[in-house]
Amino acid sequence: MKFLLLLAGATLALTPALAQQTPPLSGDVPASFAYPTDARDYVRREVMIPMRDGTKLFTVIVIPKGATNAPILLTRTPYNAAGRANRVANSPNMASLLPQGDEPFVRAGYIRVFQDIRGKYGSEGDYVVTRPVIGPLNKTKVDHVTDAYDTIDWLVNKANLPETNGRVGMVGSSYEGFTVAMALLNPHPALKAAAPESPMIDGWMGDDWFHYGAFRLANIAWLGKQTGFKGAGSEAVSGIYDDYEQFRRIGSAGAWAEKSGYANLPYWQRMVAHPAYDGFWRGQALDKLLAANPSNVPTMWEQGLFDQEDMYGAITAWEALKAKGKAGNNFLVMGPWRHSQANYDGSSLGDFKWNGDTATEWREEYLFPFFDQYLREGRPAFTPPQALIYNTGDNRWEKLSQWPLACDAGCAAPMTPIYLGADGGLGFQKGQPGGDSYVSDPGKPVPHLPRPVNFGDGRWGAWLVSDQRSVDGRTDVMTYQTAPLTQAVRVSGAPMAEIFAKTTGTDGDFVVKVIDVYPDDYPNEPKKGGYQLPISLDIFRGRYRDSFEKPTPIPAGKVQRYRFRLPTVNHVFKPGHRIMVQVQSSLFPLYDRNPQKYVPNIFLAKQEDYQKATITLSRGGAQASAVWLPVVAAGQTPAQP
Ligand code: PG9
Repeated sequence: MKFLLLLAGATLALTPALAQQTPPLSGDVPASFAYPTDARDYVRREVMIPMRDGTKLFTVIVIPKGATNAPILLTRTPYNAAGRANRVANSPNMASLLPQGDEPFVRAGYIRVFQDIRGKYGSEGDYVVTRPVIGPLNKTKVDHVTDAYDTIDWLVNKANLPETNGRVGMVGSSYEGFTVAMALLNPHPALKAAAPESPMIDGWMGDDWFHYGAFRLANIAWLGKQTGFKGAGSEAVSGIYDDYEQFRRIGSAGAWAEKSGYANLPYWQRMVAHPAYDGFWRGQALDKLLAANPSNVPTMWEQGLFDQEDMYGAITAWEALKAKGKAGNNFLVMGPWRHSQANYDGSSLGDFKWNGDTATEWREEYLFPFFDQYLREGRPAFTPPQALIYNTGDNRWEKLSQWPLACDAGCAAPMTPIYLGADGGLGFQKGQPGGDSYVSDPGKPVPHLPRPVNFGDGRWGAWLVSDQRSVDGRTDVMTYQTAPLTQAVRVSGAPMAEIFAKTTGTDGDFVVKVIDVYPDDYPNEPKKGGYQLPISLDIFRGRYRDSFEKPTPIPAGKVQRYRFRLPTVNHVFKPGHRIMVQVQSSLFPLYDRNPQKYVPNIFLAKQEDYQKATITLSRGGAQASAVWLPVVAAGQTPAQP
C-alpha cells in the first residue's frame, strides 16, 4: 500500500515534464500519403485527354514497367474508369489490378486504358445516356464516335505515351460494348481490332429498355443510379422487398417514377415521350447506322445465348453487316453465358454446367489471338470461324462457316413450323381448327421467377435458364408439348413465333417460350428430372403488331396475327426430351404490365385502365398458331473452310 502511494506521488510529480515532451494531439491522417510503388510491375498514370470541343476526359493508363512498342487495349466506360482498373486495390501485379478478362493481354505486355465517358466520374462535359450520333438527335459537335477518335489520336501520339507501338484495340461489354460499336462508325486509323461484347445496339427493339415495345422494369433502377449522380450513385429504395408486389401495387411505370423521384430525370422524361419505335429510337439503332457505314476494322461481335440484358444487339449488328457484304471482317461469337459473363468464369450458368470454363477458353483461344495478330508485329495470323456458337444441347462449341443454319431464305435449311395442338399437344403436323382460352389478369401477372422477386436477390443473371415449372399449370400459362422425342431435333438459328389470337381487350402482350423438357428421370442429375429449360423466349406488345412506329388498338374479339422473332438458339433436343411451347400474356415484374385496354401511353396508364381479358389462341386451319423452328438435320455442321 505504502509502495502504491509512493508510485502515485511520483507519477503526479512527473506529469508536467511529460506534457512538455509530448507534441499537441493532432489528426492521424497526413496531408498526403501513398503506398510505395517500387514493387509494382506496372506504372499507373491518370491523365485528362482533351477532346475536340475542349472537354477533358479522365483516363487511366496502366503500362507494364519498362514497356516499349506496346499495343493498347482501350475501354470507354460510364462505370468509373478508376475502379475498373483497380480489381485488387494497390496490387503490385498488373494482372490483379485489371479485370479478370484482361489476363491474356496483360501476359502479352499490352498497355491497358480505361476512360470515363463525358460527364461521368472524373470526366468533364455532359452525360447523355447512350449519347446519339451527331445529327438530328444530337445537335452538338461531339459523340462517342468523335470522343473515341480523339482519345485514340492522343494515345498513339508518342509525345503523350512513348511506350506505345501506335496500335489500338477496343473491347467492352454492354454500355462499354456500345461505345466500342460507336467507335466503328468512323474509326481512327490506329484502331486495328474491336470486340463489342453484349453491346447495347437498339434499346427499343430488344436490348435494355424495351423488347418489342414492352418496357423492362428490371432496368429502371439503373437510371437513377446512373443519371441521378455524376459519380457513384444509389438506387431508389421502396421499402418493399418483393419487387413483384412493389410494381403491381403502384400501377404503371410512370406512377412508380413519380413516387420514386425518377420522373424528374431527363432521360426518364425522354423515354416517356417516346414509348413507340419512332425517330428517337430508330435514329439511335446502331445496327442500321453500322450497316449504312460499315467499317473495315476486324470486329468480333460477342453475345451470350442467355443474356438477360442485351440479347439483341450483337447478333443483329453482325447480321446487318453480313448483309452488307462485310462478313470478311465481322465475326460472331455466342457462348452459353449471362450478360457480360464472357469476361468471367464460364463453367456454368444457374444449374447448368458447361464443358469447362467456356469464357476463359474463348478469351484465350479466340479473342486474344484475333486481337494480337493486328496489334503486335509479327504475330501469327488467326482467322476465327465466321460464327463460333456454343451448342447448349450437345454441350460443346461449334465452329461454323455460315450462320444461321436454317432461316426463311438463303440458308442450308428452311424454317419448320411446330404447331400448337389440341389438349396441350405440340407437333410438326397442323391439327384441326380449334382454340384455347385463358384469362389474363393484370392483378395477378405471371412472375418471371418464383416470388418474392427482388431484382437484387442474385437470381437475375441466370433467370433465363430457370425452371419454367414454376409457372406451368397456372391457368393463364398455356402449355403445349410433344411426346418424348424418339430422335434428336437440332435447332440452329432464330425461332419465329407466329401466334393467331383474339382478346376481349383492346391491347395485350404475348410471351412465347421454347422449352427443352428433360426426361422425368435424369439419373446423372436427379434434380433435373422434368426440368423445363427455356432455350428461347421473348415478349411482344400487341399494339405494335402492324407497325412498331404507329401502335393501334387491337379490335376486340377479332383474331390477329402476332409474328416476332425469338432469340437465337443452337441446341439439340435429345431423344427422351420433349419440346414445349408456353404462351402467356405477362412476364412480371421484368416487364411492365399491359393494361389490356388501349391507352395512348402505357407509361401513364391509370389504375382503372388495368383490366382482365380473355385471350383465345387459335389452333389449326388457316390460323394455326406455331413457332417456326430453325430445324436442321442432326449433325449438320458446315465445316470451317
Ligand atoms: N445493360 C446495361 C446498360 C447498357 C446501356 C444502357 C443501359 C443499361 C449495362 O450493363 O451496361
